[in-house]
Amino acid sequence: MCNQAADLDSIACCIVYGVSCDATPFVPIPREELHLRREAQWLLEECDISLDSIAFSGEMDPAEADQIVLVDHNVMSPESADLATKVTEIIDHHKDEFPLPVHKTIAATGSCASLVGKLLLERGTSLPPPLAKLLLGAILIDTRCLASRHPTTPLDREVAGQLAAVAGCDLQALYNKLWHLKSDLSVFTPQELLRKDYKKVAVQGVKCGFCAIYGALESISGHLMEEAQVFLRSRQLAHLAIMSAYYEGDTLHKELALLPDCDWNITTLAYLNSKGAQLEPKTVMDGIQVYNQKNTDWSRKQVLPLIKEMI
Ligand SMILES: [Mn+2]
Repeated sequence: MCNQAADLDSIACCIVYGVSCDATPFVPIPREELHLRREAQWLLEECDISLDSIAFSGEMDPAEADQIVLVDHNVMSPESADLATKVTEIIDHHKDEFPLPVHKTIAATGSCASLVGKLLLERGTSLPPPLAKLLLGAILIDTRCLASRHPTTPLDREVAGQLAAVAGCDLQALYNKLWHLKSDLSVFTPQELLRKDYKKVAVQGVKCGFCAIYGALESISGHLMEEAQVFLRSRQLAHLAIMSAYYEGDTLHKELALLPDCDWNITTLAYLNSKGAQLEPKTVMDGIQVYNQKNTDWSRKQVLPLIKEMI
């Protein structure tokens, strides 16, 4: 089972590990939402992966599975929280929050695909070139083509090298194509951008959503924050976080906004700062304060668990 956001890393891990275990890859988004992940859709086609071999949400009931392997996450979504006892294995690069003793391969790599690749290569599992390319694409997009700074680790580089040898492809060319597809936001409406890389958590009934967007928030045409208020209300969320990441030349920038404009969110922003987020007011969009997150090493992986602590 891949994570709720169903990003390329998660989808690649789910398909490749699923195929190698003779299990059905389950991607918990509607099939018609795959097109929002343009880089994933392109790479699946490029690697000749039939979409018929994947079960999307509504096409399979995970409650009927004998066993579940979680890849690229270890916190069950609110919808599947009661399936935790079916989980037999976890391969992930997020902070370990899974409460039960199952077989875990968890390490803070740039990409979960590096962990899946390492496991399969060590086991001597035959990895056809298209599947190696699928994992490799995920590693490249998550590590910005193995750039030297955080979050790339030596393991990401080692496994990417091994996968590239199997796949026989040019790293930079593959990365350039994927990055172009991922970073061109001009084809999406604000609502699509909010849905594209979305996770939610529920703590004692309080629902909090978290949208990741690859692009400067002010560069998005349309009223993003007004649309975000609609998104929040329609999903009955108490809180919604929006984090953006984008490059200006080689410099990575991140922005964070918490909706709605309320005291709880102001307290939460102060808490994030006390933990090292380095948030500074940047601009106000449709009445919502957007912060410059100067600690660009922090992604949703670090921020969402802290918001959960606050809830
Ligand atoms: Mn991941």
